[in-house]
Amino acid sequence: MKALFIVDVQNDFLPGGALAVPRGDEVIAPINALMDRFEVIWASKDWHPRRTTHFDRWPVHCVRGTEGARFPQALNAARIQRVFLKGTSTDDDGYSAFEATNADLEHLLRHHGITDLYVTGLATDYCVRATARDAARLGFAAYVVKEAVRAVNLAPDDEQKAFHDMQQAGVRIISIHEIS
Ligand code: VGL
Ligand code: ZN
Repeated sequence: MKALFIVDVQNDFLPGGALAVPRGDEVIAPINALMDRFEVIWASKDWHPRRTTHFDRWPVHCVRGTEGARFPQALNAARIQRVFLKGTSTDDDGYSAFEATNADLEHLLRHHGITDLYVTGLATDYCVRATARDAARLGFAAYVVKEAVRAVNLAPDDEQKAFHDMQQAGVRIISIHEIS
């Protein structure tokens, strides 16, 4: 049993947003297309308090309840059945969706008999990487769909490093065309 997982596709991570991921908007079309091929579609949101040590590292973004934390209009969010809120702590980055505090992602995946997690969204070098790595570590078959992710690339090779690091952790980096 497979599930589509959409990491942090939120206004603040799109061009013009508070922590814009270069070409972050380009993940939306492939994600919308992928939704037709999955029955289980879950997502995470970066959901920060106004003050957190996370903002010592990053510009203020995705403060819970703000416009920047919403899903973009163009994303077919009506298809998302569950949203996992993460980064909710005042003293921890909380990059992985497995660290969500409103619901237990690992438990719910097992409860629904999901063995294969297809990870998409933003950003490849932070929350996508952390989420996919945790999925693999916990024994799920973890896939990252390369057309449906984009990186922050604080250093220009961060995306490549993230792909390599995920592969080392047992995550499979695949193309949309390889999904059956
Ligand atoms: C993220 C940086 C800061 C992410 C979240 O969703 O990848 N990156 N907060
Ligand atoms: Zn954040």
